[in-house]
Amino acid sequence: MALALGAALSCTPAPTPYGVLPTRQQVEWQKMEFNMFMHFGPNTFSGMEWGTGKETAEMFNPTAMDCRQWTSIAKAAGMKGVIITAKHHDGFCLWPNPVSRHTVARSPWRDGKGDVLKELSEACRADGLEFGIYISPWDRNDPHYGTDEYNEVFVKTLEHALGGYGPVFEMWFDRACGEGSNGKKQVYDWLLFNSTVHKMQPDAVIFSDYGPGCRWVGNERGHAGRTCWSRTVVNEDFTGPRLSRKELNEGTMDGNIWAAAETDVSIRKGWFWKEKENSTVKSLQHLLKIYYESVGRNSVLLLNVPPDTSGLIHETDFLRLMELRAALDDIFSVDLAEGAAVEAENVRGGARKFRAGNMLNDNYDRYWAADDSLTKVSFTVTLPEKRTFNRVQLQEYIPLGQRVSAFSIDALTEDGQWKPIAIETTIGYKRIVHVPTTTTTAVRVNIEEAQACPVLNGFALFMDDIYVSDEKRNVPSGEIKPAAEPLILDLGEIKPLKGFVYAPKDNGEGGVIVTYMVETSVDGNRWEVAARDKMFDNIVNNPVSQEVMFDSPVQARMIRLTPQNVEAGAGAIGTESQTYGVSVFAPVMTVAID
Ligand code: FUL
Repeated sequence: MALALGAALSCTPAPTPYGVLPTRQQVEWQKMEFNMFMHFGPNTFSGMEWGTGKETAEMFNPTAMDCRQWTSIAKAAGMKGVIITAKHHDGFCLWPNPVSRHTVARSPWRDGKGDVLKELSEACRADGLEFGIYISPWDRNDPHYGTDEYNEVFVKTLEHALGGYGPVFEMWFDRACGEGSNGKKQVYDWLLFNSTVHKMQPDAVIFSDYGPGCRWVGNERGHAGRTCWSRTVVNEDFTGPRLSRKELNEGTMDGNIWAAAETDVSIRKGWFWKEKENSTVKSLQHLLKIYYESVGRNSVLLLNVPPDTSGLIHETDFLRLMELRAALDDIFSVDLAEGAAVEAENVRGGARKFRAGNMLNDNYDRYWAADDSLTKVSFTVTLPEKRTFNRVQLQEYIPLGQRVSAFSIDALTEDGQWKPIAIETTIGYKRIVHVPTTTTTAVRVNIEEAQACPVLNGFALFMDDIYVSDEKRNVPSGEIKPAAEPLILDLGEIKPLKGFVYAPKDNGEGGVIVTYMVETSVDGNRWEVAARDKMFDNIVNNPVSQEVMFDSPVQARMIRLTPQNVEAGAGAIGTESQTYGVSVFAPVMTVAID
């Protein structure tokens, strides 16, 4: 009888996959969790963020470049892959190729015989890291840009980069495109670009605002949504209306493709290395916050660590990465749920195969699942003794789809009551929930709502004594009030002005100026135009202060900055408090005086 029952139970079928699913490559990509982004090129030497395309190849001349230094640091930091800007918006190619005349082959570096992609792909292989390529479709150098022919040129560029350096795990398509008000616009053939990548590198996950492999998280500040679905909505041709920042940040519960969020953020203020930004390397606290709000929110973290003009990662960045690694090891190396017993209200078909204890097992493909009819179900973790923790980690088995849309966590009190310690929404591949520091013998997780029966393969408890959590409840409030009034600065007397610095308020909350006119005046009555139709490069995605220098000093007492195009609410999405631009637009402007 016992034998017959055992045989019957083992036949319980696995849950039917729910919704659109990740491919095998997307699951492997998500398991990487933490990768290095590297912005390197003429901008490293010019101090620009967006090169104009008029730079000469001669300026690219790193004096001591060593890709093994990059990869050994990435590896020591616990990263699993590296993605390099093979071609940024300025069009300069870090590898020699017959499609472009603007490449390393024309630079003095290694006497024009160097190839960054070759050196980096070899270094990645030597250090056991995956190799990825960023190529900007926007090209300010290529003469074909703005014509149909450019799409063919771009395909050849892709074929060349993707065909020569072994396996590529991720192809990063930057969708930034802007030439200012009089610039060229290209109609990109995304179906052609994506099929070229699939043809050349069938296993590569394609990043862009729309996927199809993974999607942009909607900001460059390092925050995925507290609700974060891996499904998103796209048109068949991967074009159509841009997804809103909120949609990018949070995904869409019933989206039509699987494209998990990738959180790209720089360790410094800008994406490219600048001497004067050595002091802007993010603090350990800031990096931990980013880690929790990306890896801990069902996203992959792509942290930019740009090499300097010598072609090496600067020691400040290196030391900070090592501090980050040490902190992560400290927090995550001891699972306080170790040795616990897990019991679920329901186990699928009563089968051992789907038992709740699978969540504490290291085998990724063993999971707890409930019966199909259940979308609200709890499990209880009983610890071997009283333990103290402040992080609860949960994982859904994503090969069967992302299902959970609401859950709560309770801790058992001394007098036997269940006390709520968290109420959250999505889980996805990995969710690390901040809870108050809790000492208890038992924890209960209540799946309150799911799109189909829950399927979880991970539960863990951790104690973090390092990061001072500032995670708050979601309270959307306020409204965006971007004003477009000119900003006027009066110095009180006539001085030689070299330029000015514009700093969006609170990292862009409430809006940023994108294009502007700037004028100067000696008396506040007559105004001289110093520049019009100018743009603060990449300020919407990365709303940090920007310095603008005049060609030569201007004698003036007043400076007036008139916004021509203001983008509302940049940077307001994805912060831990989800404030949608509550502050009124009030940026800062300062002047540089000779
Ligand atoms: C943006 C670009 O415009 C920035 O320069 C940077 O490369 C960032 C990663 O993506 O869209």
